[in-house]
Amino acid sequence: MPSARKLGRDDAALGGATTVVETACPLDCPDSCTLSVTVRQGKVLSLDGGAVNPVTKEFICAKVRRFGERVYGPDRLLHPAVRKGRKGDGRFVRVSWDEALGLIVDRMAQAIARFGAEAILPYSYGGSNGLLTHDALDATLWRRLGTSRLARTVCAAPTGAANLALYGKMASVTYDDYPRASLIVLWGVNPSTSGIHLVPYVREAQKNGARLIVVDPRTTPLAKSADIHLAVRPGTDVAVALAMHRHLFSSGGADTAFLEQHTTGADRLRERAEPWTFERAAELAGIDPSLLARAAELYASSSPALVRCGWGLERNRNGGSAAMAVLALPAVGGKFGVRGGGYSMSNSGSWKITTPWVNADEPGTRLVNMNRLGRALTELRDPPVDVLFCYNCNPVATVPDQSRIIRGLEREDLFTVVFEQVMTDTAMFADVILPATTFLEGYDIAKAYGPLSLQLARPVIEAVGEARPNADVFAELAQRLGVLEPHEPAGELDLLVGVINGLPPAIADAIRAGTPPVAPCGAAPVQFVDVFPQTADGKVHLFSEPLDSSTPAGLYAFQPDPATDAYPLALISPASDRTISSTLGELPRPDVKLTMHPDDAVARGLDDKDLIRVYNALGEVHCPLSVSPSVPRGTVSLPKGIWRRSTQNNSTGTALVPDTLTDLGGGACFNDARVQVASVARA
Ligand SMILES: Nc1nc2c(c(=O)[nH]1)N[C@H]1C(S)=C(S)[C@@H](COP(=O)(O)OP(=O)(O)OC[C@H]3O[C@@H](n4cnc5c(=O)[nH]c(N)nc54)[C@H](O)[C@@H]3O)O[C@H]1N2
Ligand SMILES: Nc1nc2c(c(=O)[nH]1)N[C@H]1C(S)=C(S)[C@@H](COP(=O)(O)OP(=O)(O)OC[C@H]3O[C@@H](n4cnc5c(=O)[nH]c(N)nc54)[C@H](O)[C@@H]3O)O[C@H]1N2
Ligand code: SF4
Ligand SMILES: [Mo]
Repeated sequence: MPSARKLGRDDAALGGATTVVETACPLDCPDSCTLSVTVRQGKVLSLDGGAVNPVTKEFICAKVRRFGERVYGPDRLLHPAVRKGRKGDGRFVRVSWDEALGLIVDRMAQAIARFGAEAILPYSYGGSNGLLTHDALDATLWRRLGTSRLARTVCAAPTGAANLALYGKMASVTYDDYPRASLIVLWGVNPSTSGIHLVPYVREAQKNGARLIVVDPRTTPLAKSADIHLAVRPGTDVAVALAMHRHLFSSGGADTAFLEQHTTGADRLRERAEPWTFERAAELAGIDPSLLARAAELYASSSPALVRCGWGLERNRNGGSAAMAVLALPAVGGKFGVRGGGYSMSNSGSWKITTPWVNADEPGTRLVNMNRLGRALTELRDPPVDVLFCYNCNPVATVPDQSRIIRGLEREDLFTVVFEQVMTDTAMFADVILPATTFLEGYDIAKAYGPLSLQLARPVIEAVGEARPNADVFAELAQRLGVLEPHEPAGELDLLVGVINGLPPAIADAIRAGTPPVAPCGAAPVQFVDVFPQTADGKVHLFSEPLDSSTPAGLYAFQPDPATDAYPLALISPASDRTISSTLGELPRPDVKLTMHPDDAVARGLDDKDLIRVYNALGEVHCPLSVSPSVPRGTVSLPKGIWRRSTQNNSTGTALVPDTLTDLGGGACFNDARVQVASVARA
């Protein structure tokens, strides 16, 4: 069968001429830029912004501009390989695809014969985030085999659970409508790094006279220009948001007519908010109570008022309740029904895309929470994890409790397959490595989750080395394992056709015609005008008894800070300008430093650029210090997604993160790491 890459290539691009090919960026970023890729003689020369997607405004981030360095870099995986040395040594010998797949199939068959298929754990997450690279032929394969299932909860699980509980995942305000707001609240989100195309819309709103509130421990670029910056201690947002609810309820700011007509559970929410005076919430959050009172008053009195709920506030023990309290604000405050008012968060559900192309029902097999990979590998019995198949994910760099994960991956009896683009921290522990194409070498359908765009990403170069796309490899594995019939769709092109045919018809037609499709909720929906809650009764559920009983301390509860005398500092690890999660983390990173407030540095006798150890009972990381008031006292910060090679002791932030789970959704508690910091020299 001809490969998608061959059919899709631009022939001129392979000749001597320079060609510009339009495609889209499917990486795990809210924006999904259109890209203009300049290609000569089959090689990527440069990447820039394209014109098709009006929201991304023809500029792209500095990270993806450098994507060519990943495609052709020294870490790129060019052919299948099997382990030669000890696990983790990173020594491999080249083998053919036939040998590699043969080995994997034999080893999987052995696992199934000995323990049953649940002993196989497929492990994947964001990778290329498009519709073709995950939850496609991979899902068909795993479901038909009856392997363990994976709860894919490393990100957006608590915010997703909160949005589902309150609104049944109603579509939310898109970037275009930000300039219509007279108040914008950026809550636990840093678009200057994590979704750069939102920034011009926020700036435009400010130019139009909008006020800005930022709730973030760090003084982010937008916090600098905010009217009010609440530099909260990580994990205290639930108390801060409940204090705002208390104010709305007690000062006449609550919209009683709206609450009556469109919500249930307002009384229960009010009860839970009652103890949270400004003073009490502010003390816990380490902020000035009068500043919190001003923020609450500004919110109560502004319309259109828009709250953007990010992901920074979800990554702790209280993350689900925090997201619920934040997302409930527009319902209590009566902020819906006007353009530019309401809430804005992930719009990934707004396309109403199901996955009919996954041709198998989900089995009722064991569900493993991905945030507990270390425990799954070291503690699960009946059956143990005998085969780990990791793709679209780099858990050694991105998942809590790095040391436990590494101990698990070092198990001699474990068979680990890593299907990857580059030699990641996780690939180093593989028994078999399979090389994957990047989004410049294959098809994908990029789905934005900030703006509402859905775009075809297409191959602009031939596959580098022997790299193959996910669809081709999962189809071949399924065939070899006898769970895919010869007449069934197989490979990337078949999948592309199947996926387009399986999309809602209006969207499929637009993609076939090459025009940007419009989501079923419209291009820029107004909440409670164009879109309504998708809950069973169409109401906003401000309280849920079942969730209240299944949440450890109850809904809207504040669970105390995990800090101890030995480990008093809260370590956070937000997105950085250098990587998308850990993608591109292989490029040299001299900038990896721990950021600490000057007072905390003085208290420890530390100076800027000192080599420090940041540590707790789980692990330690050695890196230079950056002393800066951009973090509050008591909070320190390391970049998310750094690779082990970027620190002085081969260990990164996730080594300090406990594998405890969030109150709702089973999410990761990255920002519940509590640590101490000392000079390496004095250790
Ligand atoms: N450049 C770049 N862009 C990215 C990514 C990337 O790695 N790099 N990752 C992508 C992905 S996967 C995601 S999920 C999004 C995430 O995008 P964001 O929602 O921006 O998430 P984070 O960067 O985790 O954190 C955002 C902010 O929350 C703050 N924060 C930390 N803890 C708390 C808290 O307890 N309360 C409050 N209120 N704030 C807190 C942090 O200081 C940070 O400034 O970005 C996407 N875009
Ligand atoms: N300390 C800390 N860690 C965090 C977070 C945090 O806040 N703090 N945030 C977390 C968040 S928000 C997220 S979303 C997770 C993401 O964590 P991961 O899912 O591990 O995301 P990436 O690090 O981008 O790794 C994706 C990998 O997939 C590979 N890949 C890309 N496309 C393909 C493909 O088509 N086929 C195959 N086979 N492989 C492909 C890439 O090369 C890359 O190595 O990280 C989390 N990690
Ligand atoms: S990572 Fe985000 S900002 Fe960068 S090119 Fe991709 S979609 Fe655009
Ligand atoms: Mo994420």
